[in-house]
Amino acid sequence: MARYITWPGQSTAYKIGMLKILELRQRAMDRLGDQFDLKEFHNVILGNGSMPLDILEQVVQEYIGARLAQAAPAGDGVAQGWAVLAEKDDYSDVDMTDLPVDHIDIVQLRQTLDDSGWDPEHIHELREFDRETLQDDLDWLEENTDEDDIVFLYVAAHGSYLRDVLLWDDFFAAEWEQIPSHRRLLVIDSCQAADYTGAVAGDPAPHLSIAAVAGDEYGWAGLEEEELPIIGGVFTHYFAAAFDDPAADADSNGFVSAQEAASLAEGQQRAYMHDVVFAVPEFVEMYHDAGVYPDQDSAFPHVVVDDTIGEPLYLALDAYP
Ligand SMILES: [Ca+2]
Ligand SMILES: [Ca+2]
Repeated sequence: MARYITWPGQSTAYKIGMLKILELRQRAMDRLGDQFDLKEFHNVILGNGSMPLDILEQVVQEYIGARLAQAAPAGDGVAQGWAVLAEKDDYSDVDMTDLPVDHIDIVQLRQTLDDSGWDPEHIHELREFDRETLQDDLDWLEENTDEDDIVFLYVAAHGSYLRDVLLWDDFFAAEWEQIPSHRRLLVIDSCQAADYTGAVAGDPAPHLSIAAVAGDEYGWAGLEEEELPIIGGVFTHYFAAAFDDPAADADSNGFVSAQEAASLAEGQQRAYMHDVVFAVPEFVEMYHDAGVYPDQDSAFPHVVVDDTIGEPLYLALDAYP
């Protein structure tokens, strides 16, 4: 005991270390399921000697990723596209404000995927969704795709719906990791969207996530009754259109990548918010009432991209040899 009295920090540090290892073991068990091997896990923990906990966490995360990649169905050389397009317009079940736009975001993206040569049977539209229906479709992606397929998950909803009703942080990252594709595209158009794409920032396998606005920003979904030109998500409107816009093809290779589309759409969304939405005093006031002043920030809103793929991600299937 004397040792603990002299150096109380050591006992605490030891306990924290144990708790962290148990937490990491649980994570590995959850992610790897049947493939979890306790002996192998111990080798990962012990094999690298003593190391700080954040490094240990990274090592375990890399191990999980490598193990999953090993078990994943390898690509079959054919890049197929698989999409889940989820949009919630009706919030009568959860007592939030409705966004009645006839699922126009899904309609626009559906058109883009049709033009890109995707098999209609590979596109699931979730017009209204809850956690259960979304999880079913994430399982569908997990079961049907392989490494070289393109997986596109699109989510449009109130940010507070994702956070407070779906409890996004509790389930999404684990589901996303289990999808074997190394060409996964996640696009979220909601308020605070980067908070929700941020949930998968530590994903061990390559992916591209795009948030319509930053984690501290309120986005804008236009409603018909407001009589502004864009109905639905402003970012989504421009993003979907960019794939058919030569101006988006920044490297002039004949194909518009998702990265290029997001980049063009960011500038367009920004211009629209400042020139069109903030031209209406009543809309500016809505933001001010929420305690934010985006009209005074010329850089608002920020599209947040996390790209660990390192090469262009195309929706056009003929872009892949
Ligand atoms: Ca394939
Ligand atoms: Ca290009």
